[in-house]
Amino acid sequence: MRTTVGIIGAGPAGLFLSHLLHQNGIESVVLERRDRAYCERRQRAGVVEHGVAEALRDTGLGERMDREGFRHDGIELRFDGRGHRIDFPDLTGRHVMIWAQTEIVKDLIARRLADGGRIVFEAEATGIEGIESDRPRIRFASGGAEDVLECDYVVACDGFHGIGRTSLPEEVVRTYDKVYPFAWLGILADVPPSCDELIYARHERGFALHSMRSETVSRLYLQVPADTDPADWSDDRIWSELAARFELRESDWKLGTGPITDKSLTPMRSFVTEPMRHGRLFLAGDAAHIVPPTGAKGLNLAMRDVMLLAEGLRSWYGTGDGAGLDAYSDTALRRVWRAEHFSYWMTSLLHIDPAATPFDKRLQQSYLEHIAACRPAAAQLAENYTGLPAV
Ligand code: FAS
Ligand code: PHB
Repeated sequence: MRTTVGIIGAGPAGLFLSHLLHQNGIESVVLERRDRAYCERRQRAGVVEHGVAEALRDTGLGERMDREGFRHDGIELRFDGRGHRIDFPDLTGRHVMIWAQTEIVKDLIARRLADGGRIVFEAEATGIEGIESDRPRIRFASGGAEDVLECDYVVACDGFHGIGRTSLPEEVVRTYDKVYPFAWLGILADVPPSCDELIYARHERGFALHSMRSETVSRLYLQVPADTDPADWSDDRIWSELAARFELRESDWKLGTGPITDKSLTPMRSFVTEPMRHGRLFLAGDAAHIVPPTGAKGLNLAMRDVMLLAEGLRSWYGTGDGAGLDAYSDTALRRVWRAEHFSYWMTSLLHIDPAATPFDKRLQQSYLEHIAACRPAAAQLAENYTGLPAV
């Protein structure tokens, strides 16, 4: 099998890259180890940054998002029994869209197949070879047989557990890793959201987040110990803990509850691989970096990586100008590290570290009060949350 760009992974990064390349007349093949149903139902991100929503609209993928998704002009920070709204348009002129990653993946798969794109499901990449030559290739297993995809460039969009990162020569790779002593227990519930915008709560008992997927489905998370088994958390225990953490004094606000339809644990990690390119191999998305989901950056970083890479490939194949490809890693990493810091900062501000001292906790409260009282501090959060302009 041969193509121009061999892409490993049919997550948002791999699919959006394939879509962008197609729009620029560049052929690609996506190799995905799971089946289509698995890719489309995997519960993950929910917030789309302003610039990424614009990119989806500009490339013909915004229609269902604008019809079924939610435009959000702010979030609420809730602490010490009080709520404080961060007003995005007032502080930045931007907003975000609440549009689930599952829906983005569904639309991308449907669009790629409608456009004649090649996505080989249940095809596991087992090796990447020749990345220092001009004829790299991907070995993969499909239907019980071994096969090879020859291409000009390989883009590993295969997530944190893929083979892309480990295919970079050891002597050139630098990795940066921080594992947090807690995780998120995430639930989907058949209950209308109890809020119009997301609530990020810092409570002595731990962090909680109220998000949503539709007018009848809520998405909520609560901080739990890193080694938590979701099976130890009954529905009643989850709702009771969430209600405690969202407490709001001097208000008749109540957390609505309902049947929980999905429960999953998300580990909290900050991770960066440098560089994001070696020879004919590029890394994009979670294959190169991981952020704790507190800042809602994971999905958006992945989309931004491939927007940048697609532009570099467009220039290369259009005019022979390789400057965009040569600058990809450094340019992408500037945004990655900004998002890494913001995600770390939001996580540290809102979660209760088991090792935190009373001094640490007073610092958290002081910073939250500063954000509530000081416009520039609130603007800094809003700028990062809604997505920094292209670097
Ligand atoms: P993905 O991991 O989405 O996709 C990689 C794809 O590559 C997968 O389909 C995988 O099957 C495939 N693959 C792997 N190895 C392969 C191989 N050898 N051969 C072929 N295919 C292979 N981000 C947020 O912003 N908010 C959130 O709330 C949030 N929640 C998350 C919850 C969980 C459990 C996880 C793991 C991540 C979460 N994230 C969240 C981050 C998440 O949204 C990622 O940033 C996003 O999925 C990144 O997209 P990709 O880079 O495409 O990687
Ligand atoms: C979600 O809706 O899944 C979501 C929203 C905001 C976050 C993380 C997850 O920071």
